[in-house]
Amino acid sequence: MRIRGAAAIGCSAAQALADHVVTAAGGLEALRQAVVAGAERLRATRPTAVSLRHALAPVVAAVFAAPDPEVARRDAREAAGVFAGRVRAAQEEIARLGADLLPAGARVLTHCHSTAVVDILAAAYHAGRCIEVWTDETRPFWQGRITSRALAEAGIPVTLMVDSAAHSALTRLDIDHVLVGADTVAGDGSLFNKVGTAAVALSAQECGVPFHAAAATYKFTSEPAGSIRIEERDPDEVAAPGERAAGVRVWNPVFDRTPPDRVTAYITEKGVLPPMEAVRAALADLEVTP
Ligand code: RI2
Repeated sequence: MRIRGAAAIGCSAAQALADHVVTAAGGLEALRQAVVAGAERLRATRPTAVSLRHALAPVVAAVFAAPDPEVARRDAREAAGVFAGRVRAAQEEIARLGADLLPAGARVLTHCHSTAVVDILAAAYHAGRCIEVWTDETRPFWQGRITSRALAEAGIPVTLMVDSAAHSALTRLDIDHVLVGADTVAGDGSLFNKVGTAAVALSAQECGVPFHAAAATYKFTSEPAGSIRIEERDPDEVAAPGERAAGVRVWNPVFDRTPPDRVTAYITEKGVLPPMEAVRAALADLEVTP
């Protein structure tokens, strides 16, 4: 949890796996065992985000394709670098395309902390459009506070609110755009993102406010929505033992599913596309995940 945002998590994991291969002792077979074990361990840290799997897969493939340990180490490092480059290029294009969606004076609501969304908002603001942003705190891990700090540091007017105020903001504050990130987009176009996103999307639909999710193509998978596992985390994030009465259980699912009919479009590096078009465009050149 020291690294936030699916893109940053993927890049860090690919780099960590490459480092693991580079420092592992032994011959090619030992490196293959090390990369498989390392990838499994890293994948288990964040089971919902498919981007993590897409980040690790090229490093694993590089080691299995290598003819000897030296090439395996070199190519593992290179594969992690290629993924990081792909992320950077996608983020830049998404920032450009997303900023074009926001007219001067746009009033934007966001949820949680997405580096892609922060980049979009910064691009719009630096293009001279006077946007204003409302951001949910995003309980229980307070990632919305990271977003509000980043926006304030960029000079963008920002207001922080509790997650449950999102519907009130949409009905009372003339919000005209909802912009969120993505952890995974399933084969039917469903969005998996930080818990609370689905309620924001439902409110946006009720209010007729467009709901866009910034999702680079490495967030997409052909898997059906039903097979995406929703990560459940430590109850202490919600209420530490001293803060809850004896006998009180805690349920802490950290992502939720927004059905595709509530997503106006995905902002991908291949364009701003309605859900199924985005799925087709993303899966057209997605590597097979081992
Ligand atoms: P970027 C975050 O979750 C949020 O759910 C956010 O919308 C998503 O990652 C995408 O982030 P977490 O993985 O890739 O930090 O746009 O728990 O940065």
